Amino acid sequence: MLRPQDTGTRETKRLDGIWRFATDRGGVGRAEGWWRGPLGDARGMPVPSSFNDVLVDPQVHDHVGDVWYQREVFVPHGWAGQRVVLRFEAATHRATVWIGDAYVVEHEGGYTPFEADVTDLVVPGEQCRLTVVVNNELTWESIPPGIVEVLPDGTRRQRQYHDFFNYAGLHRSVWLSTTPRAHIADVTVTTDIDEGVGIVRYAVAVADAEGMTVRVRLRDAEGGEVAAAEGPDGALRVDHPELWAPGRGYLYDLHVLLVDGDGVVDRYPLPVGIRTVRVEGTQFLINGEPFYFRGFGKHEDLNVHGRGHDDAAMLHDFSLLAWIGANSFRTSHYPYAEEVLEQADRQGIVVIDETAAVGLNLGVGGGMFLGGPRTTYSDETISTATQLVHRRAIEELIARDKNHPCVVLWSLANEPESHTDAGRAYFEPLFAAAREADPSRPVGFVNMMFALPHTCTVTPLADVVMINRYYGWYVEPGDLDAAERGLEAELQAWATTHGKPIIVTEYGADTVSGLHATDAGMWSEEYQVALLETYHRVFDRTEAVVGEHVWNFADFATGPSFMRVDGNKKGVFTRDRRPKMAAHDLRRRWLGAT
Ligand code: GCB
Repeated sequence: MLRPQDTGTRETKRLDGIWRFATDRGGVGRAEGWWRGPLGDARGMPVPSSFNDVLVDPQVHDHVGDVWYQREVFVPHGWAGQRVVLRFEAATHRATVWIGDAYVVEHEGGYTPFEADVTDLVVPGEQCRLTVVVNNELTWESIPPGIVEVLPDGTRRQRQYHDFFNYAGLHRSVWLSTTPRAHIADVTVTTDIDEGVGIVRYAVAVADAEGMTVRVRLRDAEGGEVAAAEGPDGALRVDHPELWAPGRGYLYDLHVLLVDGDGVVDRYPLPVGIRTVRVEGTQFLINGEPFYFRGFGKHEDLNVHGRGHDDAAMLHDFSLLAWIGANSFRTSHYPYAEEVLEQADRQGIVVIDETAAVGLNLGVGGGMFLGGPRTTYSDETISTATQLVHRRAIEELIARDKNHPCVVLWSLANEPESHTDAGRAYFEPLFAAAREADPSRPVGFVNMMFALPHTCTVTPLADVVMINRYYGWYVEPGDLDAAERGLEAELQAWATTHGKPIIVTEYGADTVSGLHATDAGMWSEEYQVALLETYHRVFDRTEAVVGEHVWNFADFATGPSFMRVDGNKKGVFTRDRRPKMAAHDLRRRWLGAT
């Protein structure tokens, strides 16, 4: 599925702005057919944005169930004869769409795009009514999972197995766009380096294009053509290639053309970075060079916007990554907006791309439910139905992000139960599905401490070890000497048991910005610095460690919990992106800055 863009043969219209919005408190909208007319009692709601924090209204903030979005759309008159496509980049966590009275499409999963050919439902030059119902409920059959409780008065309450707030809504842009009827439907690119020559393998899928030909031209960043070929798939050779590398996001432009005789029917340019990724022993190699991940687990999380995409905020975060000397991040705990990956491609920032599968572990969350179910994998909890949704989420993520050079590693889940045979049985087909969808990149998952080096049943399926560890916080709180010993012993055990590269994908301490303490007590800025420095000493002594991702880049919103004060405070930056002491300390480590 190709992202819409304006080219010589395609046009786009972004449907962002203020839409009509209504919460469906009684859950009656679908039965009453709310899409058939203007939404009653509607208020304004920006797209893109989470709906939760925009209005000062607890009933919207805490709403569990359906919310309705609606607007009128003018279809440009010049679009007559074109194929018209409607695309949602993210509707969290599921949506159903209508144009006028007609059903268009539905989609499960809050962080991957979906689209529909609406050519027959719209009239160029006329206006139509676009209605979307978005549902934010997390259940045993959603990724991530959760439980919806219905209270005696009918109120619905969401229980979840992860700490970040369950923001929902139309989080990313909505597009109306055209392609010609005969069109380029998909492009897949993988790259290699063969004795100094860059290889760009491409495969182009076309639709309604019988008798037509595919041509591709590869241009360098200055626009000079460096290779060309004809046919729906093939390999281009680039002498003396400029490689895409960490810190240097060099991009070629693969210009794909669909031609009929001499006429160009469709064209689609795709940025391409030539680079290789390989795991060898305990090393993670990019372009054959050992790579060390320095950076963060992040969140898409902002005041007012919630998880809604914002270009200015995104560029500011990237600028902070450069300032602090980070070379990478993980899209914890869901696929991020495509703009984020495009920017990472341009800036040479390396990305671990994660699905929304967080909280598949009732050993952690079960306690919070005070008596909730404790068996993670069962017909009543994480079941084969969940696994199917998870599998689709993996396939949709890879289909969307496969061409981004910044993505070097797929993370199939965060902290699932992985010390049991049931965990192994659940994950085996998912690893196989990921490898089938993308044989070119390593695959892993993020382990939590219930599964140790000798008991983790899922790590043998993975190419790298990714672990989240909280010695000095949840384990041995306040005792950094014990933390140092515990961490070192465990990392050594991972290295000797598995012989794979280790990325510590989370470590950190909740820190109240401005709280200082001479004894470096927990929650103080001094403690955060001391804890990070403790971990860094151990990393520097452990050869198999190839990455350090601090949890978290910035403070972020959570659901209500006695473990959180106004959100999760493990940020190195505050929620409004001011540096804590630890940010300066990391900058010294990562950049040698004084
Ligand atoms: C974790 C989770 C992350 C939490 C973090 C914490 O292990 O992966 O989502 O936010 O711990 O701060 O507790």
